[in-house]
Order: sequence, then structure tokens, then C-alpha cells
Amino acid sequence: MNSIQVENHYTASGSKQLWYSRPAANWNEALPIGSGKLGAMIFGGTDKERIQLNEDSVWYGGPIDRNNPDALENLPRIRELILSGRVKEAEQLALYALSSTPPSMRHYTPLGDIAMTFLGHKHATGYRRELNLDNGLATVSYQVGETAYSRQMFASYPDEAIIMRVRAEGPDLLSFSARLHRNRDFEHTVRHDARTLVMRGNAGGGGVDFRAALRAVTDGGTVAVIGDHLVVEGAREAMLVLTAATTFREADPEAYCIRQAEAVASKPFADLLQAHQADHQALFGRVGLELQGAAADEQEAALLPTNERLERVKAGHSDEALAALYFHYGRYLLIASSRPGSLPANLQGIWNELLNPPWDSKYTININAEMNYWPAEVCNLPELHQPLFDHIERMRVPGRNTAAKLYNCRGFVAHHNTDIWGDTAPQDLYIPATYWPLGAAWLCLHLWEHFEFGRDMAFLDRSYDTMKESALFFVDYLIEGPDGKLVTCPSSSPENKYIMPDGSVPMLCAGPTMDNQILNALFSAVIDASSLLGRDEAFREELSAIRSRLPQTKIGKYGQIQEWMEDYEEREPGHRHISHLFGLHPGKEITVQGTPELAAAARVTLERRLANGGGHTGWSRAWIINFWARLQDGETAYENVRALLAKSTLPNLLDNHPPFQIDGNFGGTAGIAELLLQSHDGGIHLLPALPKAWVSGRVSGLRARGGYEVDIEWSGGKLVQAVIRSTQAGACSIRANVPLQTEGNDGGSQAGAGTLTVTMAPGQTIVIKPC
Ligand code: FUC
Repeated sequence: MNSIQVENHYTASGSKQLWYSRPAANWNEALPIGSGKLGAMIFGGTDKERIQLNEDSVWYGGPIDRNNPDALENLPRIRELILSGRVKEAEQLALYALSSTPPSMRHYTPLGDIAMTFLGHKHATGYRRELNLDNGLATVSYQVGETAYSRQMFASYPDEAIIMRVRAEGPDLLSFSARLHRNRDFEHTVRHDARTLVMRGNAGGGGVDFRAALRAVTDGGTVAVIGDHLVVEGAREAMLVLTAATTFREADPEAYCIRQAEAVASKPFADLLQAHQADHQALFGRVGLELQGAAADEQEAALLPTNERLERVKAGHSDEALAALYFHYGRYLLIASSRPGSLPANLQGIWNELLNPPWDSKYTININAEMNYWPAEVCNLPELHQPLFDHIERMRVPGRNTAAKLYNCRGFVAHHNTDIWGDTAPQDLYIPATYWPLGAAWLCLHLWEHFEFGRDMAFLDRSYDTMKESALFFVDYLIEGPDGKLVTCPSSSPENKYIMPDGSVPMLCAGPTMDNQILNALFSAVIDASSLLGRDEAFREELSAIRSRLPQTKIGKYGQIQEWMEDYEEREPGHRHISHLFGLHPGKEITVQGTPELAAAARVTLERRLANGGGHTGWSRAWIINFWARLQDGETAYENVRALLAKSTLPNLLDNHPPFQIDGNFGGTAGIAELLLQSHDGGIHLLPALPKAWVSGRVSGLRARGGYEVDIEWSGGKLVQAVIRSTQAGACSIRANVPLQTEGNDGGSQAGAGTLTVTMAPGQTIVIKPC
């Protein structure tokens, strides 16, 4: 047996499906579908259906240069004030001279709604609404009188459309109407032909023009456009096809929408569904996870409607399959919101109903956008990382401009946000966040991570210049601090404040721990990449010299990881951002085996955060799961998995910051993977932090750095076996909390308790068992 099969009835129903026995009462109960560019939230009303639509490029406003023209002149003074301890004065000057004009970037907006009316369907029976993660299909079904009605919906990546089939089975036929609308000020829906509506509009503020087309085909009955309603009468079955685009990608989005809607509507529904499911399964089917707890009623609980399962967990019951469902949902959501050719998943993935969404529903890059991509590599969806890489490229020209205009530096820089146009200037007037210049540096580490997992030299070759250009900015930006170390200045430790001996509470600083850790990782990545590629020896040496002068991560007076260069008191010791543990996760400079003192200090930091009220919003909680996983503390991580479900999850299982913000879903998914498999510390670590509550289980298809795929099976809390498939030639070091052997003892060498080194060939599979 070369791979572990994880499917059975229990997992299929309990961990791969969301379902409800009533329509969504609000957006937080509606169910998401998406194809990367197109997204929809399905409410599932019987007589009134609302399908809230998004297209990823419908953003308010066009590109603008917001870089403050007075920055350069004032930069030396700002630096001087920070280094001499007059930070409040520096902040005031930064507010004037570094803040962008206008202060805010562009924001994401919704495409609109499909509003459907099914006359006479108000009093339905046998209602069920579900989202099947395995095949990417949303279904609404109910009965009116003797007739069974159903709607099946999916967002197709291969066909670039949202497709719905509505069906009546029984004596009565199907009649309904559908409208397209957005916000009465910005759009106008017109008839294209007798079966097609087109909605035209502009996103405002000099932004893109958008178009959507809705086309109906029926089996029997009639279709007509009356006013701006699409009206279907007396059909057995109808198919609606929705297409959408903006001038961000299409010169003539209306022509595109109509062409695409006609092409898709001319295909049989069964073919469209099959193409969608093949495409979805090719991604979703790569990874399996089954978790079984000890509670006797778990299998029954897994059959309950999803909202009731969540309520049970809130009430303190266990439902380990719900954690598995959360994990699978995270993979589903990434597949639905980030596809080659789309924009990266934003703060809400692609699902946003508001014209003025929270935090603009854009890209916050001091944790949130990065967190969205934490599951991409380990969960075997590396091609879904591509939209983020494309976006980094989009940021390079604006980032060079910002580097030159604000700081007179080479390279490219970004602050704590970016938007559809790749804006890189400071986002707003919020001092604890806005002048932090490490956004692009952190994003570039995703290029390196993608390489580490796949070892694709061609990718590294393509990405090298981007990483190098980010590093180059800091070659110029770093300044000598009081002790001769090279520090960022101005910067901040996102988004915390500290207390100075005089009682003032500044936010700006020089050389916060997070910056040093990110730069250490970025410079190391560029240095390693340049060696592997045999390029840029002089730059490599220059960077190595600079790296050796970065401040080291220090331990402070409470035994904690020090957040700033000085061991200041934190203004909010329970702050949701835990930036100075970047080196623990997603970074890898702090490890239990390699740097035990720093790992112990990281533990103190987390405990202090918790003891002081712990921000613990959705994404913060998700990050905390990853931290505890890296500390190999499965029990504390598990408490946080439970809390993420109980406290930060909406009925539709989307993460509740509050409000909805998708990062927690992705960070939580990555955290669950991190409990089962790690590969950041020089080898593959099987079950590094397995919670006791996950008594038995199986995971398959996870990826490990170095070019491996790993399946693991455990029972009674103990490893049963693991299967490792390699894509590369080389030595593979495998660790677990028990001594290991390869099945049949074929070629492994045991290097101390629990570590095995096996030389593997590309395409080779080995089976590992406890001795
Ligand atoms: C950062 C966080 C907030 C929120 C926002 C989108 O500013 O501090 O909690 O997640 O990004």
C-alpha cells in the first residue's frame, strides 16, 4: 500500500459538507462559491433567492501616486528624533511628511446581486441547503405540494461562469424571475436579447467599468425579458449562466460577458458540471484528513446541521470532525478565491457585499494577506499561490517609486497595505501600522517558501530578481543604530505601542524585532538563492555582511521575546498582533530543538499575551495555533483550535474577526496541518504536536519542504505509519516522537531516537513505521 486512503462515509458526511435545514437569514449564514475571479454567496431562500455576486477586480478608484512629496526632506529629522528618544515629535512629523496624499488606497466593492422570485414557494417543506466541498457544488432543495424543487450552483473555473440549474420534479412546472442589480446609483441593467440581461456600471472614483451578463436556457416553457426582469414560465428545468468582467482585464468587458455567457449556455449542464468537478477535484482531492475523537456521540453529531454542530462545540461538546471540516473548508475557500489569473484572496477572499467594506476588503500585508497563503504549500495547492506572486510583480513599479520618493532608496518597498493597483505608499494615518516598511519583504518570503516546498529551479530563477530587489531596498534603508547594529528606522512593531521611561506611549521605533527577523529571513533567502543559481556573488557577500549586523532576537526581563530593541513595557500586553514571534512562525529562526532558550521565551510571550486579555481575534487565534504547533505543544494548540471554532466562527464557518475576515480560515487550516506535519527545521517531522483529543486519524497528501508528499496514519495517539513520496533526489531526514524504521528496513539509517535518514530518488515512495 503506497498511499493512505482516508475516505469513508463518516468523513464524507461529517467533514466535507456544510448543510442547513433553513435558508440563510443573513450574509453570515449564506454559502460561498467561487472560481478565483467570480464569487457568490448563496442565501437559498425558497420564494426569494438572493445570490450576492463578486468579481475580483470591481474596485473603487483608479491608480494614483499617493507618495508624500515632503517625505525626503523630513526623513533625516524623523530618524534623528526617533534615535534621540523624542519619538512623539517624530510621530507628529511623520504624520505630516510620510502619510500619503490622499491617505487611503482604493477599495474593493461588490458586483451586485441576482434576485430571484419563485411565486408560491414561501411555504416549502423538506428544506435542505448544502455545500459539498468535495465536488464544489451548492444545492438547495425543498418541496412545494407534490413537486420537488432543486437548485444546483457552482462557480466554474474552466468555463469562467457561475452556473445554476433549477429544476422541478413532480406535477408542477417551474416559473420564476431573476434580476441583476447592485446599487441604484451606479448601474443600469438592460436587455441584450430575449434571454439575456446585461448589467452595466462603473465602480466609481475613476475606477473600472464592470459588466455582468445573465442568460437563461430552459427545458420546456418560455424565457422572456420583461423590463429588467428575466422571466421563466412553465419550464421543467432552467439553467442560468452568469458571467462578469471589468476593464481591469478586458478592453470590452461587455463583449466578453456576452460571448462567454452564450458559449457556456450552449453547453449541456451535465458537461459544465463535469468539467467543473474534474477541475475542482484535481485540486481538492489531493489532500485527505480524518480526525476521530473519543466522545461516543461524535459520529451522530457529525450528521447534524453545521450550525447545530457549531452550537454544540460552543456548549463544550467535542466534535473533532468539525475541525477536519474547518480544515477542508479552508482548502475549498482557497480554491474558490485564488486561481491562476485571478487577484489574490483579499481580506474577505472574494466575498464582500458592502460598497464600503471593513478595512476596504483589500490586502493588509502586516499579517493578513500572508496568512491567506499559509495553507497553499503544505496543503498541496501551490499553483494557487500564483495570484499572490503576480501581485508582488504588480507592486514592483509602484514600490520602486515609493522607495525613491519617500526614502531615496533603490529597490522596492511596500508598507502595511496594498490594493488592486499594487499601491505601496503608507495606507492611512494610523501610526502603529502605517509607516511599517516591511510589507514587500514579507511577501517576497512567499516566493522563497514556494521554492522550498517544490524545489523548482526555474521558478527560483524567475523570482530571484524580485526577492533581490526587495532586499536591495534595505541595503539602502537600514541605518546604524546606537550600538552599531543596522536597523530599520522609522518603523513600528505592527501594531503595538510601548511605554517610555517618561510615561509617553510611542509607536514608531527603530529596529523592532519583527523587522530584524523578516530581514534575516529575506537576506538568507536571497543569499541561498543566489548561491543555488550561481548568480550575483558580490551582492551575496554584501548582503551576508549586512545580515551579520542585524540585531539578534533578544530575551527580555519577563523571560519573553523582546518586541523592541529596548526592553520596553508594552502598552497592550495582550495585543492581537504578536509580530515579534515572526521568527517562530511563519519564520524559522526560533525552534524547539535549535534555539531552546528562544523557544521558551516565545512561550512566555504567548502566555503573557493570554494573561493580559489576549486580542485573540480570528486571525490572531489562528496565528496562535501555528505558534503552539511550532512549540510542539499540541494541547495548547488544540485549546485554540476549539476556541477558534467556538468564538471566531460564523454559522457559515467563515472566520469572524469580527466582522468576517477570511484570514482566520486560512490560518486555522494551516495550523491544523502544522500540528500533524512540520518541515521547517531541517527535515520532516511527523505528528510534531498531535493533540490528545485527535485519538485516531489519517492525513494524506500534505507537502513538506524539500519536495515531498506525506501521508500519516495514527491510532490511539501513536504513529501507525507514514508514506513519503519524493520528487527530488537526496537525503530525507524524518523525525517523530518514536524511533522509526523504513518498512523492510530498506536503506534507512537511524540517527538517534526518532530520526531516520533515507536517501531517496525522484518518484520514490517509502513507508515509515515505528520500530
Ligand atoms: C490589521 C489588524 C486588524 C485587522 C486589519 C484588517 O490592521 O490589526 O485586526 O485584521 O488588519
